[in-house]
Amino acid sequence: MIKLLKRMDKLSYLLIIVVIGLVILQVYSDLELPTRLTNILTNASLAEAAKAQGFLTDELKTTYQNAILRNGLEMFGFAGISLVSSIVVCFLAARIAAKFSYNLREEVYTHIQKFSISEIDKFSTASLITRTTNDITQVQMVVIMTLRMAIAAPTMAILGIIKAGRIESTANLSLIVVIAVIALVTLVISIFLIVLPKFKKIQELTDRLNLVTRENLTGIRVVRANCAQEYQEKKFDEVNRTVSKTHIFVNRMLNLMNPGMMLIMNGTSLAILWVGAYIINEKPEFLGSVFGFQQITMMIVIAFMQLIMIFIMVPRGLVSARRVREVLDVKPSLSNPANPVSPTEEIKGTVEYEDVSFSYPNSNENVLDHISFKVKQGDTVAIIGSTGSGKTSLINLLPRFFDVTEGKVLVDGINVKDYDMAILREKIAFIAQKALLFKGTVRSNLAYGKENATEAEMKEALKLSMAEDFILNHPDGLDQGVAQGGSNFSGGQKQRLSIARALIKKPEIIVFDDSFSALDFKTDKILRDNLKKLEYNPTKIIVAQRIGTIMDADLILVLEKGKIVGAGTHKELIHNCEVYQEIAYSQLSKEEIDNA
Ligand code: DCP
Ligand code: MG
Repeated sequence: MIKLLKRMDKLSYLLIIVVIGLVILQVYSDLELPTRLTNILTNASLAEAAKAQGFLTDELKTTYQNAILRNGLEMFGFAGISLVSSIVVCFLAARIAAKFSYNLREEVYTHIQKFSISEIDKFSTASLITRTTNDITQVQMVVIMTLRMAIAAPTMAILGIIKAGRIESTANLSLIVVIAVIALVTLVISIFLIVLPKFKKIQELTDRLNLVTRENLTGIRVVRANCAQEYQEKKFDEVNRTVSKTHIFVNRMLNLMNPGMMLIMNGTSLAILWVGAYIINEKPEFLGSVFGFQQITMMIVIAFMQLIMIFIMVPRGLVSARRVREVLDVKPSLSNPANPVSPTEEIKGTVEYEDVSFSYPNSNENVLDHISFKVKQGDTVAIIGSTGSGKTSLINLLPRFFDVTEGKVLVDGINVKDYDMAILREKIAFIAQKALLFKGTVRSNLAYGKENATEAEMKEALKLSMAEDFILNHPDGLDQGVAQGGSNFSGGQKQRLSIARALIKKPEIIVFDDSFSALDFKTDKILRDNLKKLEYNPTKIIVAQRIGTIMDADLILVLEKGKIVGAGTHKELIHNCEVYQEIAYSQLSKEEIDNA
């Protein structure tokens, strides 16, 4: 928490000092009230006594009256100061906490942007979302509360006790306060011991409840298709039951607490008045002291109640603070080099893998094994292989979604690790295996490829990617809405839109990860012909499952279990690569193969 608090801005530090000052002023003013009350009552009772004994002269009467008036006005003044400072404290606390959580949220967000895919997977997307939103809000609440109460309550308790000790009365009253304070402290400690672990548990259970709910909702189709509703329901019910049980327990404890506090508070009040009555009976001039004392005692008791609230709330916030810290403490495994190399203008679009091996961070088994190949500008290289053979892993290394474990990946003759990442990724258009669109319009989605693309550029890209018929011929055209994840488009339409988004960038290198899989053969063919006609002649890396899609590539790599088991053109491979032959025979007719 403290480490997180270092993220406050300078103004906030200044405001915190102001808040502390105001809080102390408020406590001081509050504590002045009982003293004035004492004075007023004392003066009144002295006047009463003088009148009863018959020596209340006019002069004496005016003195008493003036004293009462002066104390009354002072009371009014202190109450005003207390009111104003407490309002200002509330405003400032809200401002400080909101600004703090704004900064923190921004920092967490920017930090997560630097994460590689493996770090995102480590936390899971759901958890990262909760940590950026819910957990930071929890921390914000604690900051507000701390500012408003954590300073006021102990100050009030300590100063109150000192002040109460100073009021002229007998030791009996002070003894009552001591007993009350001991009772309260016992209460605080027992709450601390009983309820605190439960609060930690509630946070964890809430996490789990989120997870189960989220999983069920995102996977609703799978759940329904498998008739797994009952199983899911049981899973949910289990967590839900535990959460509610814990809540019930905690609430019962807290509800016991309230009457307990009230009992102590009113009991103390009653005891003071009771003992006070005897005192006043003997010495009527102590009337004021007794009432002032009773008031201060109430303030002390309330301060202790606030302390208890803090004891309950702060640990909850600490749990959240720790979760936020965990995110910020992760050092992103991918970072820009200290002195990035600038690429030369002459070489464009060459790709070279030099003895590349790769294993995912959470395992030590190589997914890619000593891969080497080279592509010239404008060439088409195709990668084929059974599912799980490492195709996606191979191309993920190019834009540095992951870093190689061994070997080198070179783009335009420079190691990708030596590039400024933004410059590297500017060179490459990457069409992922799972076509993803963002909520908005077709226009806003294409703008991801090129921020200030003109209408003509967009139309051209859509034409090239064969997306013309369902976008440009649609009445809404480029302004056609896109639902979250692009769910209002078919699989093949989504693929074509993401190809358009890549083409609009006019990159040096285009990577297609199985991006033609959902296209019909005719569209697939025309699209590939269009790609050949691009006048800026990008290098194309195509991952595909269909032989037809890759037959005319300049170089075909056959991947099996992370190894290249064949490399060459279709003609070469069909004669000398067994794995390729198997794939070809399963897809093409004898004539087609013989023609090759
Ligand atoms: N793998 C992993 N961790 C990941 C992703 C994949 O351990 N985050 C493993 C699963 C596979 C292997 O790596 O055994 C290769 O996965 P790829 O995604 O590279 O496989 P392909 O792209 O070739 O398969 P597909 O054709 O199904 O897309
Ligand atoms: Mg894949």
